Amino acid sequence: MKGRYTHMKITDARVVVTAPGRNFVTLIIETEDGMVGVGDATLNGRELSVASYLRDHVVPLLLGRDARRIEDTWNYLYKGAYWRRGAVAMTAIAAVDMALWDIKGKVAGLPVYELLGGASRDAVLVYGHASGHTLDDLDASVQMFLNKGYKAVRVQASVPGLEHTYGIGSPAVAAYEPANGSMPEDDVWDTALYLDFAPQLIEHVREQFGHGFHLLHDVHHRLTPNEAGRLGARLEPYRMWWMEDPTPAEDQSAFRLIRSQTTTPIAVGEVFNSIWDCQQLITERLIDYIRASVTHAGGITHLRRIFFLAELYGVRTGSHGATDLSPISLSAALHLDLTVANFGIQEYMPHLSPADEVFRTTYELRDGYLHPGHAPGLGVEFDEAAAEKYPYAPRYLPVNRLVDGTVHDW
Ligand code: KDG
Ligand code: MG
Repeated sequence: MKGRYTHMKITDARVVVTAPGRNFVTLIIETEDGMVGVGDATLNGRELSVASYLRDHVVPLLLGRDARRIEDTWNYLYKGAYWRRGAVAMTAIAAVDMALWDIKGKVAGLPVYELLGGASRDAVLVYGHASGHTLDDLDASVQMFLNKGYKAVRVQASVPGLEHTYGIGSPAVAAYEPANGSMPEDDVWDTALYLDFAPQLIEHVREQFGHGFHLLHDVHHRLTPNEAGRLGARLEPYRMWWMEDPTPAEDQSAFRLIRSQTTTPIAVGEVFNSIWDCQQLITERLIDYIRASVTHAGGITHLRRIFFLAELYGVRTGSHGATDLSPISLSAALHLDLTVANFGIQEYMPHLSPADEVFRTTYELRDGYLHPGHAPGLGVEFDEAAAEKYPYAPRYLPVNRLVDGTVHDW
């Protein structure tokens, strides 16, 4: 069969690590006829491991391959490695996958969403991140999102008695970046303080702003199933869009216990990297939203499989979209979100300057909805010369400890 079909040979693949505002890893693939595709390979706090996986073990296998064979390349890299899954490998495969979809779109002269079946909706509902150290600060932040036309807002506020609370951004930029230290900083966590405060926080927001927008909250993996069930039950009157990551996500059967105690919708999956991580959660209908991302769950090709499985069981999508996923990842997510029947919502935090100097994007926000734009491919141009101005420096996420010093989930 060899030589029977025309090829589009991959002639170059290179990895760029750059830090315009924060660290990003980008894979660039070029073909013999000058097509260029880009993929996001950023794994927050472990960036160089993916860069090495790509440079040392994937790029040599890509050279000479047919750029058009996305599905085959995916399986070649996944099954061909023998070792399955894992955040590093799946992020590397995802970057290749995104770059190949980008190239396929450019060759066809079509935005990627057209290749995925075409738009199922006009634009993609997104949620913004409101936060504050005090409830007054939080109010100002929520108001800012509502003024901008957002239809869905995630709320986080500092837990009284704790020095640091997850998810609090600076008011000026409406974004936060928890990977700050050149070594991981220690945070202190107290579940009792949080469980007292979280219902007050949600009640406060509904009292101030009413029910005219979707309300979300991220628990960030810190509770036991029973604690999460209790919290979910207390939040029921406030009709949350979701309660995110109530317990450490790898324990799938734990969600049966949460489900048995509350009807508050549950979203999970930002740390997942394969369909196997969420198989039980989806097929047993233990969650309402699956939050896996294009970058960490094997690219468009694999995330689409997860979304299709979820569709069969009435689970909707709600992809992770924090700023540690690059604008290429957000764009790829938007193309997929636009097409799938079971789309729910997309997380959106605008990237901080100077990211826009390095990643030129075509997505547009209007009235709380994002659209990926109509450019062929993914619609993101990566400026390698600009990237050189922002060298990588190690940055780590914090580590959580209980008051007695025990390491807890962050
Ligand atoms: O790198 C970790 C972040 O992506 C994560 O903490 C963000 O939980 C998060 C969210 O919901 O955006
Ligand atoms: Mg989260």
